[in-house]
Amino acid sequence: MKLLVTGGAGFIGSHFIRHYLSRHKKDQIVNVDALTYAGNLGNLHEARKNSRHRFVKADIRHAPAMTRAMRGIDAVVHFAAETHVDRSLLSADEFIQTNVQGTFTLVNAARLAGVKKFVHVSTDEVYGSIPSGRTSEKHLVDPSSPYAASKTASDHMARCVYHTYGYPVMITRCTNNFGPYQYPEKFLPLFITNALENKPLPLYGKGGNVRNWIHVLDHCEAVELVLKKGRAGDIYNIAGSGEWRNIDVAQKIIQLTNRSLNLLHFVKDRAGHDLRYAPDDRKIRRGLGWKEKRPFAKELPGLVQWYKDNEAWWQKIKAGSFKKYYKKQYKR
Ligand code: NAD
Ligand code: TDX
Repeated sequence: MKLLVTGGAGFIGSHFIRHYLSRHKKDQIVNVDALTYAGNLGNLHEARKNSRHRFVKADIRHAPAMTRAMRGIDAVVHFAAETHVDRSLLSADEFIQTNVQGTFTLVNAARLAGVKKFVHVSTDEVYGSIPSGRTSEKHLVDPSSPYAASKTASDHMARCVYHTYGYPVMITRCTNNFGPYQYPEKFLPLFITNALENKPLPLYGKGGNVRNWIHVLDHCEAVELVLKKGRAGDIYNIAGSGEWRNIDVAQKIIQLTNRSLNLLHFVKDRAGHDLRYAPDDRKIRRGLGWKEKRPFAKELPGLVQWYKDNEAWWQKIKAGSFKKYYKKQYKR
């Protein structure tokens, strides 16, 4: 099988490519990524030397390039997106263009090229804030941030191609991923690397917001299952077992890095900050046999160790593209 993966130089996409190549020794991957600030070929390391992996620098919004990229492809797994909620609060244009327009351009190019299936990777944020209970795949979508709204719109654009043309699109909606190679603007890598540098940890509001954490490889295995066994037109929630308040995660990071609680800084809350996400993922567990293997509480010490061992990787980012954004973020 020849797979086209978009966003393969990003956090989750790069893990997916390494994971997939190691499990499917005869398959090939074409990795389409525009290398935005979040794209980093350094995330792929040994996969770049693998002759079954071909990198194509291209933008999913560019229809002719997507049409070319689809030649000989059997299936698409679509990760490419603008992904940081705080950036979407500063400016939403790129989110709307890449996540909405880009997704439609891509899925349409796949359909017209006769690609057999398409997995669109979405997020639990489409359901909006869920103070209690759980959201099944049938739950109303009610996104809060421009990021979440653009992902919701991208789900609709992908699904309308299924409804209109019967094109086999499947959608996954996963919770917050953790693991190596996550761009350090996001909560976990920001807090871990700041703690290692003895810098303040900027906790939004009172730190009472709750997130469900899932290991990036558990997410990749779920996406792989949907690709192999998912039903055309269906949506699959994916979630980890642990729900944590941000303040509890921050305190655990301080403990694991042997730092002082004085590093905790309560800063102005994120606008429209969702309190909690809680997708009900019984459909993928019961229907496709997916299981979480790497729970957050057990894996967090190993993640902190990875950031200790891979300082060169995150120092380079923090000294480069990240710096300008961080200044802007805290000027508000
Ligand atoms: P990321 O920001 O680390 O990587 C995104 C990648 O997409 C980058 O390599 C970037 O260069 C590429 N890209 C962006 N715009 C592009 C464009 N116009 N054309 C081609 N490539 C482009 O993101 P991530 O955290 O790995 O997330 C991957 C996907 O998973 C996204 O669709 C995101 O919405 C979804 N998701 C993420 C999480 C999470 O916790 N990180 C949770 C659920 C769902
Ligand atoms: O500096 C911070 N301080 C803080 O308190 C940052 C960056 C975040 N937070 C809080 C906000 C959230 O409650 O931590 C929580 C997690 O924040 P993010 O890492 O920005 O993730 P979140 O907003 O939950 O969205 C993530 O999960 C769903 C990903 O970024 C999305 O791409 C994914 O779809």
